[in-house]
Amino acid sequence: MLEYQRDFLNFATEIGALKFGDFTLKSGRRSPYFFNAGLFNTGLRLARLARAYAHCIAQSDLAFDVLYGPAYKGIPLAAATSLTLATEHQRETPYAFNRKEAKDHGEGGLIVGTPLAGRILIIDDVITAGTSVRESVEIIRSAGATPAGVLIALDRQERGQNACSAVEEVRNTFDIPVLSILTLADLITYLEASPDDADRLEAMRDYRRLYGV
Ligand code: OMP
Repeated sequence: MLEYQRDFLNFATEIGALKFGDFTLKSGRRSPYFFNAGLFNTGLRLARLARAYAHCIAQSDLAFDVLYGPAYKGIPLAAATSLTLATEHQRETPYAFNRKEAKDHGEGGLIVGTPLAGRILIIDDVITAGTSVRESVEIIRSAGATPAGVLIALDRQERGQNACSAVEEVRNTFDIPVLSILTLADLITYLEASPDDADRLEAMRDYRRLYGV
């Protein structure tokens, strides 16, 4: 795991955005951990999240022209990450987001921010069923632009409806990379390094055996 990932993981745990315990997921599965991106809800927390996204982008070799955050949750993510790329990575990055309701007056249109042109990186918190990514890809293509990839905070690396995960499905369906700050494997590596967390670690390994991809 890289240092920025470890920092982010420590911080997410500190603020309770990443919790270990017993949780029931949308799918009905019982999970020994849960990631709640909604808790990055103060200036400092958002800054720390954006720093991790920006780092993830910077250490990848993904080429893109515009950062796109699907409404609503992707909007602050795109804005904050674009800001961080500029201030901490000297990488001026245009960003955009969509309206849920198209406006018929004023500036009009569905997209706010920079026009969607060239290669577009979609930024989101987690991919659960992939619905939001599908919608984003449609919006990007109908604007004549090209989806370049998806960036998320956590890849749970677990099977969806089929044998592959929702993230793999996105990769295969749209032929684009999915980058994530953290994966389930990283969480397990993290727990492996803390001797006090033997029970949690065992629960995580069991979960991966049962549902992992
Ligand atoms: P959307 O952003 O609306 O797709 O919601 C994400 C969904 O994923 C929510 O229903 C969450 O309850 C769920 N979720 C997490 O946010 N974090 C997790 O670690 C696991 C889940 C989940 O239920 O699979």
